[in-house]
Amino acid sequence: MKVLVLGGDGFCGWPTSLHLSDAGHDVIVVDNLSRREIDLELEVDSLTPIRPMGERIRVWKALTGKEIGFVHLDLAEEYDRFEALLRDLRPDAIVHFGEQRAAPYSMRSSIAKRYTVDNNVRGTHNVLTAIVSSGLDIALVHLGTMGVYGYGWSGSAPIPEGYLTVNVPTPDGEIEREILHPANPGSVYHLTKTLDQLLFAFYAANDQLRITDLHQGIVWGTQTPQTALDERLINRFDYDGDYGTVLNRFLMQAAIGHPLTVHGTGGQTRAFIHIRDTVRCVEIALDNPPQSGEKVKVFNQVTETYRVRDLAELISKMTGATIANLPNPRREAVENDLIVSRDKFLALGLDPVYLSEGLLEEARDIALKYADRADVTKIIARSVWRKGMETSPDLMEG
Ligand code: NAD
Ligand code: USQ
Repeated sequence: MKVLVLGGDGFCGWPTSLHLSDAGHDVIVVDNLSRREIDLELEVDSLTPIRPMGERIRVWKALTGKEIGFVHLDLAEEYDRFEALLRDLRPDAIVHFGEQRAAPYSMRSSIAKRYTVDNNVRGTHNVLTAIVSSGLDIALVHLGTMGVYGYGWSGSAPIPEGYLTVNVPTPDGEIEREILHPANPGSVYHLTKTLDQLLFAFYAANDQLRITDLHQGIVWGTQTPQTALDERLINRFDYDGDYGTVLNRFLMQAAIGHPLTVHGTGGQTRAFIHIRDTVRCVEIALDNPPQSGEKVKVFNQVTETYRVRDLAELISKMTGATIANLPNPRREAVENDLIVSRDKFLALGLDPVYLSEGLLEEARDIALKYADRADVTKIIARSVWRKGMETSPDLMEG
């Protein structure tokens, strides 16, 4: 299959590109390298020493004989080039990772809020309309987020995979309808993913596009078998207060002797998935696209759920790290339960990697190996969701 991987230089996109190439697919990465530019803006770098895209691709070819293409292109700004690229390459499928993905970054300023909306919504709409105008039957797999559902809306009922059956009262009695699960975003970034959902629903209905939306949980770990082949193929490891996600941050903090930065009580429950399962899930989704005319296929791309304070205690037991309860910079429920339906990927053969399976140690070892690259002043999350949340505990001085 010929596959365009949009955002293929990023944390999820690079290992997915290697995984698909390894599996024999013809992979072309499309990326504007904006994530690397944001590192420059934030004056921080991946904990792991990621190499330039050209070198990554050359090393992969030298090691495996397999070619990965690369097109430097901005999905939000360069519509005509993107449409021409589709006509030229005629891909069978597109995997869309190419969005600004950090909730804290999206909340740090009005500039960042507007950038996140402009980049994500315009980019996704450009992808959809380019597929329509190319006239090609390209299947689209998009990386969405569990955060579109929010936390707590459905009480103790499991969060379904995208759709909810509801009874609508009418003068003639109740009628049953299937609707998209109500959106309840907790950040401007998550808001863009809920807007993406409506774009997908429209283009699936109006133009019969074949679309799969993967509602992914928080990805942890860093290496896959392919990225581990050579240090020059290594994946990114974000640890800073904007882009670092909670479990990888705790592992890195433990490795450098920093207290684990629990926001508030740590009663927030979230969904998780290892990067090795991310790449497998994308492949499964590519192998099982919807038919033309079918509604958007939604999968919850999640393998387990954890409460933040339980994760902190787990890492503390494993490493001896201390735990710091910091004022929460976000506006989010202090405590929430989270039960998630995740049957579809299991039914299609996913054999998940769990936290208990030794990969925590692997991720900790990576953090230890590159600990001297860490800038301790970048660890504390400084992006606040509303005025008045700013605090300056001693830890904030790093
Ligand atoms: P990332 O920031 O590491 O990668 C995104 C890539 O997209 C970057 O290489 C960036 O340069 C590129 N990009 C952004 N805007 C672009 C544009 N306009 N044109 C071309 N390229 C563009 O993020 P990631 O962690 O790999 O996440 C990938 C996708 O998966 C995102 O859409 C994110 O919302 C989703 N996701 C990530 C996680 C996670 O924990 N990392 C969890 C759930 C969902
Ligand atoms: N948290 C801490 N301490 C930290 C960092 C985070 O307690 O040092 C808490 C946060 O307050 C939050 C939870 O941990 O309650 C998760 O935060 P996160 O930064 O790990 O994840 P989040 O902001 O939700 O975003 C990440 C990805 C995003 C993806 C999302 C999936 O950056 O792209 O969409 O996970 S989900 O959370 O399921 O929506």
